[in-house]
Amino acid sequence: MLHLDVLSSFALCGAGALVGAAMLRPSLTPDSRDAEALRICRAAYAALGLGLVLPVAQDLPLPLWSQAVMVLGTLAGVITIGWALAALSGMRAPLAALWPTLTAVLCLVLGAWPEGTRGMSGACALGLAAASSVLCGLGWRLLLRPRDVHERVIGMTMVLMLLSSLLRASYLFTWNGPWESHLLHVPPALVTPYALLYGVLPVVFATLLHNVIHARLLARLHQRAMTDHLTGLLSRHALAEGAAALVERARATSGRLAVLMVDLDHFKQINDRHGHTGGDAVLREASRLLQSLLRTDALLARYGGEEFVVLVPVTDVALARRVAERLRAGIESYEWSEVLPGLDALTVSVGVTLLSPDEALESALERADEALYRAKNGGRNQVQMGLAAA
Ligand code: GH3
Ligand code: MG
Ligand code: MG
Repeated sequence: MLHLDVLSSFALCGAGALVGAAMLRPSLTPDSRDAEALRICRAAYAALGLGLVLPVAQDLPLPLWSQAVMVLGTLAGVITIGWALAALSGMRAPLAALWPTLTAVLCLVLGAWPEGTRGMSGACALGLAAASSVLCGLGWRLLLRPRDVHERVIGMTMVLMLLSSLLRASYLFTWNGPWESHLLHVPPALVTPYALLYGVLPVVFATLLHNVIHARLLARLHQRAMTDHLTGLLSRHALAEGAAALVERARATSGRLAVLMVDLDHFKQINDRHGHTGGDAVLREASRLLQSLLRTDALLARYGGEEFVVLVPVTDVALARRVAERLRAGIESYEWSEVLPGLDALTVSVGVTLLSPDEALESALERADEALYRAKNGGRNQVQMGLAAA
């Protein structure tokens, strides 16, 4: 049967923590608060690692100073990792709150010193129970309202640590054997489970933290890919994803989906006269205006430079034309000189079509583009319809 002794588990735990310290890379995240939390977590892992690895380099019984280093490293490590977790879970845990807590840990260890190994055992068990209770308190959201599976596992691991710490403290109170210099006072049958738990916990935590940061990074990248940087509208990529849901809904309600291609007229001249920054301001305002002229069930995306695509659920082609006309008139009647002094007028041309059942969006977009081309050739500032196949 597997048998792990206490010192081996501390060595494992310490080595795991040092590996964790090396694994946690603050540069992984562009979020400065997350990066700070990771940096502090890394320092905590280093403290935990050194606190556990240094003492076990000696023979049993460990000298009192070595026990003190172990208790200090363990408590400082666990508390600081807890702080970092709370910060990562969105709580604005001030860095200043860490220092009084760590000073209290130091006082606890110094206060326990005259009591020798018994004192250190008590300081370690009670300190761990208190620290893991605070940790669960700070990270309760991870447990009760996790945003993903990683946060849920972190929450569950925290509870496991709390329960094991409380159990350890309760055994300590009823202990009547000799005081062990490794400070773990549990029945022999529990030594291996505790050794395993302590051995794997740091690496488990470090891996989970990594996963949480990675998941956030992915969500951020996805968000960036879905949003147009200049206007805040949906990107072309997001249009393709959002269109699928709209098509599905239109099908379910036997409605139709209108596809509108909207292009600002003579936009190049605006850039030439007012500079690129002026052009950008017009693009942003035109986007905001178009969005405000649409209902919330429509999708508006920036398709290209000064070209927008609107997908809007309609009942028939007449309604599709009315929506397009509303956008055209809204842009035409807007006070553009308030956005860009000297810009007296701005107009758009719109090509409209209906998406046929089972038709790919790309082919409807091509038809809307052809209609837009006709609107441009017809003198601009107008709506042209592209006939749907069905
Ligand atoms: P038309 O009426 O035929 O559409 O003429 P136009 O000048 O609007 O069209 P054209 O395609 O000739 O020029 C589009 C211009 O849009 C050229 C390009 O520099 C500008 N543009 C594209 N993206 C941006 C952007 O992000 N910011 C700014 N300021 N200009 C952009
Ligand atoms: Mg244009
Ligand atoms: Mg264009």
